[in-house]
Amino acid sequence: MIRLHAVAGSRSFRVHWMLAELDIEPDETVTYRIGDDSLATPDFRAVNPAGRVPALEIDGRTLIESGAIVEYLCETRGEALWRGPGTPERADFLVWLHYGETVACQLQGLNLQQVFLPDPAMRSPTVIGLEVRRLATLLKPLEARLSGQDFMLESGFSGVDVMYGFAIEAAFHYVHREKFPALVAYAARLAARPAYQRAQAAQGEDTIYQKDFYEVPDV
Ligand SMILES: N[C@@H](CCC(=O)N[C@@H](CS)C(=O)NCC(=O)O)C(=O)O
Repeated sequence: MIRLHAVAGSRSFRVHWMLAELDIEPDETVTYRIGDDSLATPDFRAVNPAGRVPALEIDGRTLIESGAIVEYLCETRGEALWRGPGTPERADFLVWLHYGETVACQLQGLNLQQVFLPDPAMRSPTVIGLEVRRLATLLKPLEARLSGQDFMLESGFSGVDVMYGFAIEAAFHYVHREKFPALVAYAARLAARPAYQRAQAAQGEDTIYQKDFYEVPDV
């Protein structure tokens, strides 16, 4: 039995997509929203006491942490998407897979300020400006890497890329995409994959972003 706990438009997309790349359809997907109390119910806290998604029930246990889930699925079911111990790209696989989560954490701070604070007067333009610059700094090494190759690893598509599909699209809500042409092309390459499209259909409509672009508010 495979059950996915997910919020549309969040890091959960990584697991939707990874499963789709492996041609695995979960037996059940339970959906939640950030901002209502659905992640705080006793039922969900029994799944993940931290109240975060994604969580994946699989192989008789519950996995949390999207990066760990991607790695676990590569290791147990997706050899072609994995670069295991002893393989030449092992270090790059680990570094860039986990870097994806650094990008996601940077986005999370901006989401809190720009999307989830209930009253715009609670926002800090100073913090938002700083966080947008810090996000752009994180994207620069990705832009450089993807200027010379199609996917995050030289050998081709892998679990590492699964960490970035949601993160790159989300980043473009805060940084101008024109400044990152290689990332725009990369995002299009990812989105063209049939499994990515199946995952998008499976996750349903994004429940996080209401606008295409969030400007830094005036101080
Ligand atoms: N490092 C964790 C982060 C999990 C996480 O923070 N998920 C967000 C959605 S992207 C969440 O559940 N937020 C709910 C909240 O902050 O209350 C992972 O990669 O799974």
